[in-house]
Amino acid sequence: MTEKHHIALMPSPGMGHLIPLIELAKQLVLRHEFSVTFIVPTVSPVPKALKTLLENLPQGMDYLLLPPVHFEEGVRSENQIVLTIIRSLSSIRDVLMSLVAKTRLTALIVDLFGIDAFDIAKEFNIPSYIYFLCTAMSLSLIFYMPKLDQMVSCEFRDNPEPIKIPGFRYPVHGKDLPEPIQNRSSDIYKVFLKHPERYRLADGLLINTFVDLEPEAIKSLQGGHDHQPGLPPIYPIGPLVQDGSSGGADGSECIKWLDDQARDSVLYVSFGSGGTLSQPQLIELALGLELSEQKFIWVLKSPDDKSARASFFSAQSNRDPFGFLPTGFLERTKERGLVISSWAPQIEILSHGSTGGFLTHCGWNSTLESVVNGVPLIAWPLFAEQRTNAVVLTDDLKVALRPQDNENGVVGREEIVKVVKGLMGGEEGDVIRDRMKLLKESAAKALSEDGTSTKAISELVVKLKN
Ligand code: BUP
Repeated sequence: MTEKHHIALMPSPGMGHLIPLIELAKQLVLRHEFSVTFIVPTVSPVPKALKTLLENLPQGMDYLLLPPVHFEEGVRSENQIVLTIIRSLSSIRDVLMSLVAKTRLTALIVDLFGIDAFDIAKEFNIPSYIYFLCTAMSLSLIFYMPKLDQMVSCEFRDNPEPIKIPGFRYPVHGKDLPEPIQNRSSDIYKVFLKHPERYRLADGLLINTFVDLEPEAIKSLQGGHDHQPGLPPIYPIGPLVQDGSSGGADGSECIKWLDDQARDSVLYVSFGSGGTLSQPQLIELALGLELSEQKFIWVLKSPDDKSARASFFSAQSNRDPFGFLPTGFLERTKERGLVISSWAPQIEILSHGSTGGFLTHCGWNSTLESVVNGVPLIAWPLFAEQRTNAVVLTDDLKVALRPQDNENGVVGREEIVKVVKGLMGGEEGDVIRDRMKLLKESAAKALSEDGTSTKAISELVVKLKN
């Protein structure tokens, strides 16, 4: 048996879940002498970017891909995530059993969808932790769910008044609450209602956030509002974001192109690993970018008219995304824009001096990556908790502009021009940029030697080793 304390980390499917768990593992392995194994539930086909990330893990980190789970037709993407874990439970048990035999297994850390594995950890007497990869506000909302469920009788988006939620600085419109709770008769809503009970079983709740970013929400969770008494210890340990190469993307073309551009002149456009636009929206975005005359890098995906969330697993459609652009768009914008359809080197792009703005779907990793690099935002949420993040970024932190959609739910080209010019050129953009720079400084402070997140990680390490 090895001497080092060993941690099993289990990301639910999706790059946005694996990437931050790897960053947490780096802290544990490189700074605190743990060794780790990633237990990776998968769905066929396993995305290339995911394989590349795993194959390039630093020393001290191992991984095991679990046998792929298959789905019958018509299973919704958000249900697939939860079902992948449930259908992998017997493989998870086998892996944990072998880790218990071979290593000094100290804990199992899962992300927000992995809690079904807790029962297995319990069988082996292994403490379990959740690494919550969204805001502390979203976590506070989760613990408030049973109360909210009783208080509001209609769908949340139909509630006439904004809703007050502990840890939220302002009451929030029901339509801006996370998408999985918007349909109260859905299976996923029922899963969310059960979360508080399950989350309470954790030995600790790690959150990828920092105190200066969400002071109220963290205080509310740590102080225990009346709806959340007896919560497990809360560890705000962020922002932990990628620091190097983004999942093995070949960034040379992109970065060379950025090297030739002026400081803060390029808008980076990406809707994350699971986000897609409808065909009419894709056309409007292309024409809006063209009319704005702004330099841009656009991570393009084939449109999906049914859902803003392509399947996390087969999202990378075989259809050539370039074929969906307006005729002549690439030719007309070739001096100003770079459109890529592969996995982009997002961290290298956001940390490049020429990048001056990020039009984002407001995924939490992308948001934190922007904060760490001081890049102001255009908030364009699509699904999951992204709408709630967008409200925080625009109304609360005021580091983002948010385009409005029209009566057909499409953001028109003129609106796109307005926000792009507003962020990249106008006075308002300068103010937002300055605010984002301050946030960047407080993020760096949280992770400095005496910073709040560094202290939280140290406290966690003490608990893990005892
Ligand atoms: Br796309 C893309 N390159 O081309 P989020 C994404 N990323 O490095 P999610 C790349 O994937 P949800 C690409 O830097 C970030 O770390 C990006 O995570 C990286 O969004 C991650 O931002 C994406 O949390 O959706 O997972 O797509 O909102 O559901 O978390």
